[in-house]
Amino acid sequence: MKPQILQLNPILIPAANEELAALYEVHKYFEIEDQAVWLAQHGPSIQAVITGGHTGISRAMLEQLPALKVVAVNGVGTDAVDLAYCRERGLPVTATLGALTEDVADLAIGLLIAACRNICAGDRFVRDGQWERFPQPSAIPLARRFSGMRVGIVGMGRVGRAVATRAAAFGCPIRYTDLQRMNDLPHEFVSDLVDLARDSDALVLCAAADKAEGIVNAEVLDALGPRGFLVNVARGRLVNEVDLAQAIEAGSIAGAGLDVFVDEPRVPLALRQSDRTTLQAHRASATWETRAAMIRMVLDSVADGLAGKRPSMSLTT
Ligand code: 8YV
Repeated sequence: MKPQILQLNPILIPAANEELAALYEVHKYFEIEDQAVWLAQHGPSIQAVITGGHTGISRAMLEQLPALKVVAVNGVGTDAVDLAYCRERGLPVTATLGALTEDVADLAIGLLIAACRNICAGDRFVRDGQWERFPQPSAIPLARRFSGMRVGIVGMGRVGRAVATRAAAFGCPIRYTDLQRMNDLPHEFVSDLVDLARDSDALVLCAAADKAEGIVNAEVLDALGPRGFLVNVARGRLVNEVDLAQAIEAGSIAGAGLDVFVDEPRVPLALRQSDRTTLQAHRASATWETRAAMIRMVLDSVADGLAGKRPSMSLTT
């Protein structure tokens, strides 16, 4: 009999779905109607779970999967998995470390340029026929230059570093904050986030959200100020979204480029209605190239876990 796999999110690479179906009996949890009943009945025979970074897996669900040998996260964020519990249980939890760095950094810079240059508002202006109705150049306010902006990076892991490389190519002075200074970096370390915001034209969030809920609050946004931009390609809950919505409405920051939100797919109306925001539906890793690389790592992790080997991407074993 094939090993039984529980898949919590759709996988968008057809070849990977075919490979999974050939090797395993795959249960697509998101297609199951009565999930509680199904889990009680089939949970004991599940040997591997594939989940997304944002979805993770609840401890309650893990407790219903006693035969589980591996949790493969199709992403880098593991904040939605109880790693301490998995460690205690000797259960490998794997992530797709390194696979999505470039794409996430690309989108961070894309969102930042889009926010500074009002690219999406400009697109709507042309698309809606407004240009013909208001042809005078003063119909659209002047934008802000991105090149040379002071960029503050929050979280100098793989993605933060890739954002720094890109921003440096645009002539941007870079400062960063993290839990500690990184001696291998030429950039200035600023231990306090409010200080970093005060000295930045743009704050780019690249941090893990395990221990950092709501760190971008009204005080940080005030320090960023009416000429400052916020970009978030990490996790929505790093930001106090109520404070952000107020800052956007009041114009106490200049704009925001956001790929992630506190309660996805719900996005506060104030953020959706404003021309100061450029929004994406959690798409930073969503390219063919990256998703193919990610799912390859997931398939390898599942195979290792089922074979009783320590997956090389394990964070807990
Ligand atoms: C992934 C993410 O694309 O890596 C993460 O932690 O949140 C996303 O970028 C998502 O997990 C896809 O499944």
